Amino acid sequence: MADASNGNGHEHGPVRYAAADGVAVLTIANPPVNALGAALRAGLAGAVTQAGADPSVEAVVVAAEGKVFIAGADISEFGKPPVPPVLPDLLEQIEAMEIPVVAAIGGTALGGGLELALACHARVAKSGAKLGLPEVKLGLIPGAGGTQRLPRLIGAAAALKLMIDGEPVTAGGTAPSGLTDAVCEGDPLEQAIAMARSLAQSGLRRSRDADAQGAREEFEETAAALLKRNAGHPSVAACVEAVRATFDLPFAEGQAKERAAFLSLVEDTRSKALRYVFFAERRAVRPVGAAADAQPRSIDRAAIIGGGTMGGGIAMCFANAGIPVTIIETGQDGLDRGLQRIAKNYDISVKRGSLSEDARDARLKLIHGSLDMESTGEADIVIEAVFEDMALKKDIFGRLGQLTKAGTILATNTSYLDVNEIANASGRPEDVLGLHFFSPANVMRLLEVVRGEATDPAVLATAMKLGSVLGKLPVMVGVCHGFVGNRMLAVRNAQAEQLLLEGALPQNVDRALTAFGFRMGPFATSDMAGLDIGWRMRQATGQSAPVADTLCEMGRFGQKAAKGFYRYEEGDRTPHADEDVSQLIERISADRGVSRRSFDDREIVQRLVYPMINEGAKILEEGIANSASDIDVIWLNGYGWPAWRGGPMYLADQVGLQEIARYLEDLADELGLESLRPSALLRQLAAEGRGFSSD
Ligand code: 3H9
Repeated sequence: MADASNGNGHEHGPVRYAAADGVAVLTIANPPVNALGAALRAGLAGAVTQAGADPSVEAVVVAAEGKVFIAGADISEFGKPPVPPVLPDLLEQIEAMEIPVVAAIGGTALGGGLELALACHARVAKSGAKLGLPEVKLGLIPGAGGTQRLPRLIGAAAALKLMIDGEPVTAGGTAPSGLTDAVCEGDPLEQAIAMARSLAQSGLRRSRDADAQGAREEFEETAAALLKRNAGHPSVAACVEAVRATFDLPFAEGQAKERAAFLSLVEDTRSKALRYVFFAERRAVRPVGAAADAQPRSIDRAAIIGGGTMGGGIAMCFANAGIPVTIIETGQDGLDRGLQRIAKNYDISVKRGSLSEDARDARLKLIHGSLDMESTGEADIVIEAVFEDMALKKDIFGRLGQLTKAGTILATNTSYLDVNEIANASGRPEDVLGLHFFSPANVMRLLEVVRGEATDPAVLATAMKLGSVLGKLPVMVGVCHGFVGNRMLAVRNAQAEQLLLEGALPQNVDRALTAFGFRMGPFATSDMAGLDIGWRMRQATGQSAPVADTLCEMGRFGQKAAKGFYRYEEGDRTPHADEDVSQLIERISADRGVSRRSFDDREIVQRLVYPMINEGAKILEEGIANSASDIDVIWLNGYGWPAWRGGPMYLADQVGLQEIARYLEDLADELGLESLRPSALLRQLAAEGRGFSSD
């Protein structure tokens, strides 16, 4: 039944119904991304029913407004009681129609959106349209017949690859044959209408009626390889099972199997965490406060001060985004080395096949070198990426304040120095902020956008937008030593060192964290980064770390010295436990009168993570981070926190803040360290029985 009608058609909630010359066009308009929430599902069901009931309608086309055809199921509905019609039922209704239904895919079709198109009797897609089943990225499997229909259209092995990879293919490019019936350059609507008419004459085909495609042997080989690569991911195993069913079971039974697996995965803690991350990342990139309303400045040209590894990586980000960039160095040798390093990095991408030679050449053309600070004069943004020396940075910003045009944004890439002090040296602190890129800057997604006391909201808005243009995940943070990520990392590292003194060995600590889900533990990471960096910083700030300091005094600087917390064999980066290090640690414990004891993985993780969570709470209290989920996004994208665990603050909410507060009180008593006492915010939330995200 139609909700409303006008002269040419009817409205079914977010679906417009217009019939002309025997073809009903159902146009979805459910911004921003046409997600298949309850209202859209009901609207589609109503519109399809209307078309089926109208004897003058001989075919149906489903189209959508906007750049996205349909982004899939509405992720925010998962975990809530399902509201009928549920998606599998709606798609069955579409597929069961006696008249042909054709999908006109004018833009991205993902998850349930692609599944809807698969349930139609034919698909016409715009050449550039992205098509994919990304459910595994949310810890799920396609749950609206995708695991049953896709194998019947493109073959079981190809279908499984598409689902486990989770990355979209393009209709006119990488899409496997059989996924669409026709591809066109412009709007697919006219061609879809023509195809619908022709199917009305020739008869329709239903995906569910096709036989399973492809050799079983090929499928089993593909499945074995994908299972090996994704061991421990329940959604991958469930996906394999569901696709395998297309060989053994009739469609309806296969779909029932898929549905049961989908519903069980929706309740899985890993999927819940991944869905939390999906929304947390989208929230993080939105400017807040005055920056939300400010007009961003345009950035057409950039300059980078310093052509080292960091400066070069940042320059590559601009070139990759098509923005001309000048690298400024103090000497010709340094500049040449920097430019060569960039060319080499691009060459590696060409060799790997991830970049064409033409694209490499175009990018290199956008990168210029200069020995003259005055070359910053034309830039809309200048990013300083020299070493961490306050006097040097202040000198540079003093000069930049004079040399650059009014409105040029001046950014420092410092990872812990006081951005306000640097800003004040420029004489125009309102144009200054921190842009903390992570190494390697051309690869890592995280960008901490550090707002100074005086930073103009328009500068912040520009930086947030620029971050997205550069393909980064920009997160706004405030000024403090180490900002959000490094400040919490310092707390974790202090606990890791403390554990060594109390009885653990580097390999015990690292194993506990890799078992938790990190790719590397703190000690292997320190060895890779080089122990001398932290040593120099501790010397400058009067801090100490007995084990790490002693290793540095012995010249054990990590991988580059073939020894650090571990020993390394020539030409190999695999860390090997080193008996010398174990003895050294035992001696240091004995010198300090500590009787060593053993720690299991669980205790190690608690010791490292709970103090970090406490630091995160202090960061929130001080207004350094805008939200707990921003802290999680930082740890997920800059520090290797496993996405399926949601982030440290998310974990805290799962464990319960009361338990964490109690643990920290006991630890503070045991170690006599007041800094470990639960912060006021943590105590308050724990007392109220709330979590960080329950706002
Ligand atoms: C599924 O389909 C399961 C089925 O198999 C079975 C079901 C029974 N739901 O990313 P953007 C919001 S699972 C709800 O910034 P872009 C997003 O939060 C789903 N909301 O845009 C944001 O909101 P806000 C499988 C969604 O242009 C706004 O839309 N599908 C959904 O950069 C704009 O999003 C996926 O996993 C959603 N599905 O990118 C695809 N999608 O403005 C998920 C987006 O309040 N989506 N929102 O922050 C995407 O990958 C991207 O959004 C897309 C557009 C590429 C489509």
